[in-house]
Amino acid sequence: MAEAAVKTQPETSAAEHELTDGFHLVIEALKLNGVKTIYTVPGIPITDLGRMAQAEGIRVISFRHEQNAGYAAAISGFLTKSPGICLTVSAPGFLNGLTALAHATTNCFPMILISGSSEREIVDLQQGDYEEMDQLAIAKPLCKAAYRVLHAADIGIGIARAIRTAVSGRPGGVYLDLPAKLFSQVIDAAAGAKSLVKVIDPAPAQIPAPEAVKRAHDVLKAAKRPLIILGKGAAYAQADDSLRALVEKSGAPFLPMSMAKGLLPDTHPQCAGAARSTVLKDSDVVMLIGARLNWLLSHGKGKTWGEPHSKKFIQVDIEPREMDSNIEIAAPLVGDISSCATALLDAMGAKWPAPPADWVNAVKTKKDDNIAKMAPRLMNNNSPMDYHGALGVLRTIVKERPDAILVNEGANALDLTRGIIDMYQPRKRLDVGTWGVMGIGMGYAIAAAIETGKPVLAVEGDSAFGFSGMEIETISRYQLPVCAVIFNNDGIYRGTDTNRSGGSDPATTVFVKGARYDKMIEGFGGVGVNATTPDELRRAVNAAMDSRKPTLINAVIDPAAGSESGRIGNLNPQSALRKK
Ligand SMILES: Cc1ncc(C[n+]2csc(CCOP(=O)(O)OP(=O)(O)O)c2C)c(N)n1
Ligand SMILES: [Mg+2]
Repeated sequence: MAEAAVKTQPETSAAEHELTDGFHLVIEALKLNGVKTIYTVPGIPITDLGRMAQAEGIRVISFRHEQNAGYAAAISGFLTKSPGICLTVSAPGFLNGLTALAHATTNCFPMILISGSSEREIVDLQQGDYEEMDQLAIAKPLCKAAYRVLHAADIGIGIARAIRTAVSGRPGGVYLDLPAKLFSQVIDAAAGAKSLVKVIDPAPAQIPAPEAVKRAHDVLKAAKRPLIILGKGAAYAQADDSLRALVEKSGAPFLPMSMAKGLLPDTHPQCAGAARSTVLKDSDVVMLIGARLNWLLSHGKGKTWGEPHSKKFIQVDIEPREMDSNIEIAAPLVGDISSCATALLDAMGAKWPAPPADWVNAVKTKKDDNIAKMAPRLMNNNSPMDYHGALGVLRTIVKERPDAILVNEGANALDLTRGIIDMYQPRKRLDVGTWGVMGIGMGYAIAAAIETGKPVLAVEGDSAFGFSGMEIETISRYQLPVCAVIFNNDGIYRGTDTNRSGGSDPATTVFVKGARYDKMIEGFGGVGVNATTPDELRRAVNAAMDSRKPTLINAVIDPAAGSESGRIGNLNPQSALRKK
């Protein structure tokens, strides 16, 4: 009977029956918009999405913890100017990814956190679904925008919206909520294909107003002691040639913020990195390019900046609200950095007078003095090593391999590395950013290796490394050219602290003495080295950079060498009462 029934069905063409589903539409929408890599941890409801994306030619990098996948996505956004994609499971996976989403937003990196979520009807009535959580509401205050897609036919527009929001204007994080049911929704394939949206010109140029350009030009021209500060926004812009031309034409000393190091080489004659306090204090006109006057620049006021109201600021930024955030900006120049740099260069014309020689010479003298003072410390051969001895070696290695990427986190391990290791090319230094967050290390290293193909040197405090250390398995699994150097001083800041109660628990800032981090990577088939002298360190890092093999070097640092909180000990609250 059944056979007869089938035969009586009218014949329908294959095309009419061709269907697609949410899984495929998500993947096609991402591919259509140039997404090449997804950073993820699999699980319900996105396991198959990851498998299918891999099958469809997207590189899917599977991590051990979502926070690290999130940091990888965030820094891939910084490096590529297109949103890095982090894909997680619902509630706990989503929450693990959220720190990185907030970090991306704070640092103005384009990133999309895509999380699967549980059944809306049950979640909204709080009836206790599997991994129940109102993820959209939780994500909202931590990113530029949060969107949810409920119908397969809206996947195309939902992904387009997420991409444009992440990269346009001031870039940042976007949350995209994809409920489990969406993936299995089936719609007509032709209609599905038509529903996809390719984002045209996702980050449109924002041209500065001619009056604003003229104002900035006039303020700069009147300067007697000009200074240019380059922030990571300037590095992000990939306007390297015009920024270099602008700085060189101005003749002004420039100060790179941490992740802008290398935009012009730190060895450039105008670089004032080694005379930071002098230029901040004594300049009379400061042009900020993609740098915010936040805590990292002492909010543009106070002792660091010399006499109150002694200088004028020009600020180049894409975000109008950034102007006057902390102090008055005499010449706000709102626009994308590339357009602003070009407009300023045009306005400056062919003949631009060099800044007064006494200013340029004063900065140069200070800088040469400071560099000369530092030099002998970098050549010490102490064992156990101190930071300077170890960093002297790494400094030479980076000079010899300027296209390698340097990832850096820690306290002393961060501040001293930033000060000592010169950078020579744009976007080669990736670090803790605006929050000074620990945990970016291995996620950044993985994404840097994948997005650029260049070898990565990660200089890590032993505490800092612990936040993402498990990802050395990921590095080993994907055979990435990452060499992690752990500055092992037995703890946070110093390894010498004692328990003030006299009890047997260790002090809160110390770790296992003489720990051997190098043994960890050996368990995953990578290369582990214990380096106790600068010479051993040099050999091990050079071998790793040549071989491109996953390597972890335990660099033994004198536990007494560091200082509390590195260079920002002044931020620790001090009570008038005596410490116990
Ligand atoms: C997520 C997060 N948790 C905690 C901190 C506080 N913190 C700042 S630096 C640091 C670790 C410093 O120790 P280490 O990485 O070993 O560097 P060292 O100074 O010893 O070279 C910690 C825990 C932070 N910045 N971020
Ligand atoms: Mg340490």
